[in-house]
Amino acid sequence: MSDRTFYVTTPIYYVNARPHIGHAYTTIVADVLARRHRLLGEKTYFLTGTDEHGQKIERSAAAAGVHPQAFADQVSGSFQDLWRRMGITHDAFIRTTSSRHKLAVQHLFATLYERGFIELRTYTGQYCVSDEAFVEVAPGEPCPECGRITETLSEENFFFKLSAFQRPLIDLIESGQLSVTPETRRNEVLSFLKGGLKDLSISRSSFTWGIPVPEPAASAASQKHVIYVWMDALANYITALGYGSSDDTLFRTFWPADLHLVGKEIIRFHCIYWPAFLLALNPRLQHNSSETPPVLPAEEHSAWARTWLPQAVTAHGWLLFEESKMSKSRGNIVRTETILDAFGPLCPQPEGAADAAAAPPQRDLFAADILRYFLLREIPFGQDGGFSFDALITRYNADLANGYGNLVSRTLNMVAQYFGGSIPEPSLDSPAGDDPARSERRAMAAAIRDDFHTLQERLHPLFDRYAFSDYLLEVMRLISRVDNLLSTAAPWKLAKSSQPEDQRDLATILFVSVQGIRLATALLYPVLPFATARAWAQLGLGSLEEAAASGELKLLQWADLKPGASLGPLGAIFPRADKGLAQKMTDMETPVAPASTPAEPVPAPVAASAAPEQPAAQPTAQPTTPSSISIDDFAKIELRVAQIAVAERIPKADKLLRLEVDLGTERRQILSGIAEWYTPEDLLGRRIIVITNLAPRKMRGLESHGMLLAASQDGGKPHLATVPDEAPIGSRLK
Ligand code: ME8
Repeated sequence: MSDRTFYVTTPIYYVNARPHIGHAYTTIVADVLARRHRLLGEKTYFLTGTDEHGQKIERSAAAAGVHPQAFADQVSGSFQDLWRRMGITHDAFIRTTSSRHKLAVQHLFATLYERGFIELRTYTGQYCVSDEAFVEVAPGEPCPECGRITETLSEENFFFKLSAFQRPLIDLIESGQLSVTPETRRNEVLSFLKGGLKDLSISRSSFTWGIPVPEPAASAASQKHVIYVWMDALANYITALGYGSSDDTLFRTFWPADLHLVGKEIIRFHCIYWPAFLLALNPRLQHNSSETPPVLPAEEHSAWARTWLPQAVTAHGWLLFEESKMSKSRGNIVRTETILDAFGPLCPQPEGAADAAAAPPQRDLFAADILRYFLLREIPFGQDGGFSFDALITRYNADLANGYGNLVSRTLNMVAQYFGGSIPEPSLDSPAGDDPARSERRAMAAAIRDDFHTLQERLHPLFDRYAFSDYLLEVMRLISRVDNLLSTAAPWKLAKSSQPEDQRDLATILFVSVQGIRLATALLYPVLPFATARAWAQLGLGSLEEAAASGELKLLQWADLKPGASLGPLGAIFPRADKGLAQKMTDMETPVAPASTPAEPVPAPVAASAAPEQPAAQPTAQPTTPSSISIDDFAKIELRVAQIAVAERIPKADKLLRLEVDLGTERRQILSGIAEWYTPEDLLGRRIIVITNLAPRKMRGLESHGMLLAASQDGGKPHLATVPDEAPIGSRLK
């Protein structure tokens, strides 16, 4: 093992809703990098976890009617279960509600307070609960980041003197000491920094679900404060290593992080707030509030940054579903479990297994490989990328079933058939004579050999630049080259020839193909750990995990494949997937109303919810409408006052608007067929009446959960039913 260490982190995910493939994407990329650095012999630490404090979680828990801790336990558990099913190799999973983390965050806060970088002030501003951040907008205006309505908060707050770090941060990023990639994100951060930094409010007193501000700061305040959730969350990267605890061995080994991997929307938190907190820990800096911010020479910051700041932050783009960002608040998510459950049954039964179906963990790992490959191959890292079930199946069939999997089966079956399963002896350099077909196949085989090392040298830097898609494209090219060699040389024809030269070529072609597969398998290992391990064992090479750990995969040597060695037991790697699987996955994602739920009313013009895309099946005989209903019937309908927090058009849907309504304890997405009569601007901030207990349904890939009340006459403009401003949001109409 080399002396080099590699510490990679993912964001810690909020526990306000269950994971979706956006979260899986970041975690997969981190896992791929961790596996690669382990095979390079570097001592690697891979951290992920969950972000469990803040108002958003408190409100979600209240909406679910449970204590925030119970809520966090449950959702954090679903993240951990999913990573286990997928074979993610994180070394630690941090939860911000763990007592070790809480104590360490208090230690961080207390240190910054002591240094004079935190002080108490009163602040009034607009707060975006969804982003958990104060934003620079006028009261009543939406958040510039996410478009949701902001709330006016006036609070006594602890402030962090962020403004003192504008210059050092610009210097560190411009010099590349803190690497921010891709370039667009670096420019975004630099222009934000150059626009000037305001001090940052880092405590809240209007709710309690957070880490209490510690003494002595706590006694200085007139109210109880909890630490701002982003300070709490960002600190996870060091608290997980034991910072602020009695055992900081991991911290001394792995900090500073080599890479914080994040989605593009949280780049500023990672490239401005986080490094500023860390710079402020420098004991050479003391800040007395009566003075201007302390100025240290750039070299001092730079020296501190070498041991205290992460080396790199890289941001990937968003997974889009039906053209908009996949997110839990929009409800247009795809759950990773759907993909595991749909592809898992395709997992070939291992040789000698008793059951007809492979064991569930194997199926999950098999299916996880397919998602890993798709996300890394399909989306150029750093850019947004659309996800669809059709594209997933097409890519799987083209590259994995017909490409890699087919090549492995085809080649190894021929080695089994013509050479009794032992690797044949090649004679690559024997003269080809003047037979053009022989010359051609020998030249193709020799070219694969000659490129064996250079290909690896060319590919490894692509990986290090996160150019996963290009990297995988190159591996697929290698697979095509070997496929072409087989098609051109037609070993099945050579096998029938009695000429010694043809027999020699047969051995050579199959030897070279096995080498090509061995190389492709090693190169694909970080992305397809499960499938490549099966292929490696079929090649007779034993355990791929052991080969990775021993450093053998770092740079494969041609000479390490020995003629005469025996193949392992053979079997399919990636069977073809039927296109019908796409529909199956779509159905799995569509919530089915429980049998006890009353049939959803067919939207009459009076109700301003959108008509379903597929008209609801109409009963042939119309039930007679009862002339009166009982009070109990009416009580089943839950009508509540809501405020429209977000309103926007839906691409390619002329009649629909996507709304997010605030119900006081939760925020709901509702799709409403009123776009012909209302613009999004007409609607923002309006207090309306919503039927809240309708079963959710999906339209255009988005979930609609509830219906607005409106009055209209046959096909005319629906007039939204409203309530006076004094009617509290969330109150029930009875
Ligand atoms: O922001 N496409 O948590 P979060 C790609 N707790 N990646 C996506 C995605 C999408 N559609 N949706 C989510 C938080 N992600 C904070 C982080 S870190 C100290 C605190 C991924 O649950 C992506 O990595 O909102 C994104 O940055 C992260 O999940 C946001 O997760």
